[in-house]
Amino acid sequence: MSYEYALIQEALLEGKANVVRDLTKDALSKGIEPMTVLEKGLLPGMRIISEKFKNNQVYISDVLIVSRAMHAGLHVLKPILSEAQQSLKGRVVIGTVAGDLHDIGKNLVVMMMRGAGLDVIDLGVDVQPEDYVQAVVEYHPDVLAMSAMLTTTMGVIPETIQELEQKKLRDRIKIVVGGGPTTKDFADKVKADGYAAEATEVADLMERILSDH
Ligand code: B12
Repeated sequence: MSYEYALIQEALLEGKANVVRDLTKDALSKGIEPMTVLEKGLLPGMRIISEKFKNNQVYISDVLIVSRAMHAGLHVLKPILSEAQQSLKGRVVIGTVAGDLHDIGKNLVVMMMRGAGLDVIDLGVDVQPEDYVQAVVEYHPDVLAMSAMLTTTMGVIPETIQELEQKKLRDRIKIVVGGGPTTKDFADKVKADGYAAEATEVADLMERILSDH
């Protein structure tokens, strides 16, 4: 089906949250799959603003406005993407690490995990190592997932893993990591159990991780 995905991208880049919301609804009402709206409309728009931000062509305030519009689109997709399509069993605690306020990617990962059937407890952003530890004690998850988007905050991941080791909790759970500056090498180095570069890889990753739990 042909659809003017460029309209969604345009509205996103202009920060028109209401228009993004309405166009996302409109695309769904025309029978377009939510993943297609995400991959062809919303994410390419985010890639454009990311590139402009990197090249100092836009201000942080512009990125913030685009992010709000992105959230408006994701809000429409959320209930559909989060509807369990698969039947993985398990509980995940997730959060963006301390000092880091980026949550668009983490929120997408949450949707994918819920879509895979998992019970997800989302601690939000700016999560301190002790708060992850507390959540592991309180919720008994099978998996702890940490997102970091800044090179200056990715160190919170090994810090948290160390705290879990000290409290003798590390062996109870699997740990998965992701977010901009993280890599498979980084995940191996900090002795995490899994890494995914994209939310679309998350369901497979969780299936693998949970099958050898
Ligand atoms: C949007 C954005 C913001 C927004 C965030 C809004 C929000 N609510 O999230 C705002 C404007 C607030 C912001 C602020 C800042 N930002 Co910013 N931001 C971005 C931007 C443009 C896009 C990020 C995004 O949402 N991408 C879209 C999503 C869908 O992709 P994603 O986040 O990568 O997530 C995917 C994967 O990484 C993965 N994933 C993510 N988490 C996890 C977790 C797990 C467990 C798994 C398995 C997978 C996974 O799956 C996701 C979906 O596919 C990036 C540019 C970029 N290239 O990433 C810069 C970027 C991350 N920001 C950057 C910077 C420097 C900042 C600021 C320090 C700027 C400043 N001078 O103040 C502040 C920091 C604020 C803070 N304390 O956190 C830098 C980081 C550089 C670095 N390497 O450290 C980047 C890379 C921009 C750049 N310079 O090129 N930012």
